[in-house]
Amino acid sequence: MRPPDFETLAVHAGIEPDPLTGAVMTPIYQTSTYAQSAPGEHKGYDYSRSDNPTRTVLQAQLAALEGGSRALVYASGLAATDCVLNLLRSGDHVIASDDLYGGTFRLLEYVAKPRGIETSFIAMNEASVRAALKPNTRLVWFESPTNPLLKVIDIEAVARIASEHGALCAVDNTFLSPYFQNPLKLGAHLVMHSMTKYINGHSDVIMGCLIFNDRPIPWADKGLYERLKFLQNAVGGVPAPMDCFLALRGIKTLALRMKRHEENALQVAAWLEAHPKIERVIYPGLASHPGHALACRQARGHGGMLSFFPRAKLPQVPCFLSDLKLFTLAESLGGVESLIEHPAIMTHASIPPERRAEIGITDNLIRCSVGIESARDLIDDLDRALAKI
Ligand code: P1T
Repeated sequence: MRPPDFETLAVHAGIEPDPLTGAVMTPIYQTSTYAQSAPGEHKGYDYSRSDNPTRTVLQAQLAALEGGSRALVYASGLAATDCVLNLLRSGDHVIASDDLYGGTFRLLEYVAKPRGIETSFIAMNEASVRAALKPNTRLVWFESPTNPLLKVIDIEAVARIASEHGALCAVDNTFLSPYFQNPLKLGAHLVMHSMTKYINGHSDVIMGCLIFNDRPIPWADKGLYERLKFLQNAVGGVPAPMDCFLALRGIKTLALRMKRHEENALQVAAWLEAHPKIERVIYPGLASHPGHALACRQARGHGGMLSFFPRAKLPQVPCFLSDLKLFTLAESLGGVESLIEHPAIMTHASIPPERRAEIGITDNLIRCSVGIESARDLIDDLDRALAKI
């Protein structure tokens, strides 16, 4: 039989009416602990850091959406990333793309590095990954498209190189969501999402997840699920039941939202590209994007994120951002409302200025999360504010 389409999975996967009451919506099991009939005898739940029924349903649904056998959720995207880094030991080496969320850079450079885990940040492609490999390389980590420069990285090629080396390949799939891209199907070993973004989609939850197919960890005697499940409980960065419920609720419209985000982003990107006050627009859905062909090959769409460079100097850029009415000037992305931000001052401020300059995060770079409003209204808003530059 044909497997269900994404739209169907987003509504039904992992979700059954509550066995006790028949409630159609997954109940919020707002409890920290569970009664035991005798010491160690319980119904599968003993303490909510270890497991919670609302979380269990969410994890099952996420695994189905990404095409993995397992999913684990965390209190934030960075807590999920930290659990992957906890698979490593002092003396291990990581290869990461040079362009990535500032908080991920901070975690690798200022938390993992002092613990003896070195990261090489590289402009990632097949050749540069091969050149950066060391005997102790255990993990290759990247986003595609990257945050904020929307570089498209060949997931299949990088995953193959990592596999041949006995390293894990982890892809942060936050920008495209499982609706548009499934890195596990391209050979990646782990997918991470900041669920704070598109998966929850309503800017009211901080959460992250890891999705994977269970497999042996090449350098350890444990399987990936056993080790990560142990770490989820041992480190304890788990989300609350209410937040799991909100994410479950958000996911039901993920397909509808992503489609609309993409339609709007393409219109806004094309309009910006034709505007005389705009130097360059970066959106993988535009034919002008150097990674457009690769993006079309490895993803089913291009999402709602775009970046652009207005022909303006630093003092004018914050004024332009503040002049907008519909786009809210704020960090984060992936909610139904359009957000806009200045990476150098906001989301990527934790990256040292000289490294930002090297990568291309300049003072006139603006990043935009295009929401699901009317594209015409969004363009009018940009038009009004650009007129003042
Ligand atoms: O904020 P948190 O849920 O911990 O997720 C971190 C994270 C991980 N990966 C990517 C690609 C991200 O964009 C983020 C968070 N990003 C922002 C807050 C931002 O505005 O870019």
